[in-house]
Amino acid sequence: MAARRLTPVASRIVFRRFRSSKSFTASGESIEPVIWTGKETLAESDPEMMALISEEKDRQVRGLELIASENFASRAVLESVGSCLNNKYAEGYPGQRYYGGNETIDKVERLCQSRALEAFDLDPEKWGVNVQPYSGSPANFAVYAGLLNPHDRIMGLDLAHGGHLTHGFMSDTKRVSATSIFFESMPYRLNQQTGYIDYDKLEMTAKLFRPRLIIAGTTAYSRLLDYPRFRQICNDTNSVMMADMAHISGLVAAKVIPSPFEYADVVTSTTHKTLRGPRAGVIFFRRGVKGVDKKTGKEIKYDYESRINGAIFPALQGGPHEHAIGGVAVALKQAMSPQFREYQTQVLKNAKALADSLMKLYGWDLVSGGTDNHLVLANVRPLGVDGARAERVLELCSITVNKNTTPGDKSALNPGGLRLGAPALTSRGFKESDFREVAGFLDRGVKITHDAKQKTGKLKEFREFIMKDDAILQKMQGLRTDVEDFARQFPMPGFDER
Ligand code: DSN
Repeated sequence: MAARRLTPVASRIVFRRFRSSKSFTASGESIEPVIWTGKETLAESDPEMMALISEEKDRQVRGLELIASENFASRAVLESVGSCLNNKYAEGYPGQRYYGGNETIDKVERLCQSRALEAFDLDPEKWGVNVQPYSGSPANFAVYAGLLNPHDRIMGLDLAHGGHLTHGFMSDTKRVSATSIFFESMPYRLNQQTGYIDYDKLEMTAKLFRPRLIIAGTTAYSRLLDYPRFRQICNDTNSVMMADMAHISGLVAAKVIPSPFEYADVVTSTTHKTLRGPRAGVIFFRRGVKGVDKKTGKEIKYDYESRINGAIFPALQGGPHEHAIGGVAVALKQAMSPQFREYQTQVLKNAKALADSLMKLYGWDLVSGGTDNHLVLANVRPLGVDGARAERVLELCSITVNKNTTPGDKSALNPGGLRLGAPALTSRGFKESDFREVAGFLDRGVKITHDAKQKTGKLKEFREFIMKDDAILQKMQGLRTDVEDFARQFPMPGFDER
């Protein structure tokens, strides 16, 4: 206990001195005594975990990160997430907490709320925001829980066509997502010829199904959404329009693609994808006057605020993660800077450069024939491979992508697509010419996959084969070396590389 009164340096000295006096187990084995002041560094306190974090840092630095939903948060964001804000319980909302000691936490959360509204140019009279969702899936479920009754109907983009699990996914045999367990879900889909959302069919189905809520949101769709059309369909069917902008919220904040706010009733987002913040979620909802009752002439007001806030707490969540909320506030400040707009402009250019190179230089087939946003969805089956095999080979060559369903796929574990995103590498300073190099690396990886697939059967056999076939191992080693030499030239935001 005496160490609690020492300075950090002095307490480390005590720690070292204590470490030298060994203890012994009953069987006589010596063990390191555990002396805990709480001021030990991670390296001192838990070298095993420290080594794992170093290992992951190294993977991030030497690899090409192309997961469309990932990004590299800034040092300022990571500092906030790793701060003393972690320590506080703050159930409730600013000014109305169930615990004492929240004076500063209230300021943190209010700052985050006001920056969230400002970052998306929202008038606080007309929009409110809840910054407490732990992430995107809880945010979406809170909207359903707050605004719908159990078994009300929803419509979202089918998972295999680019929607998210929380948009209502169910398989032929099972209600997979909680959204489909607690609500009745009807998917809408892409037009398989064009790869664009089939709005006519969505409208026709919505008029028959009469959903209470329609989701305008995607996770693997490379085109812009037609928000006016969603609004019209929602008006015609008296549905709530919820935009899930998780993937594109950074692009929206930077105003480089259209915003859903003019049209939607509710907007959800994660904060760690294109927005480049910590892992968390937000819900924006309309507030204030909704319209005027034609019969009585009285104003009708939105009731979303109390219903959504009540759904987050106390219905679904406990104490908000104020360290994450602090980090979101930091990311939102960054999102209002001119540099962020430049960054997002570059994300769009880079995704296009990747799409063009893959199609024109290497003959790849892209769903919808290109991209208008941060990602590319490739159908790799015409190249003689599939998403699962290509993902594994690329992973072994230090290129991180994810296998993805494309329209017509039956299995999410062995689909025909690869989803490739530009946000993370753009955060490392990649430009269009760099993404042309990346396209070349991807194509080399797919050709190796093709060679290995020719010689093997099922996926399990393929995975074993590529770890023991000399010719394949040599090709993968060559690609990996080229990829890592290339990747290491670019700086890494957020942390020192060692
Ligand atoms: N897992 C995210 C994605 O990759 O799109 C969505 O939650």
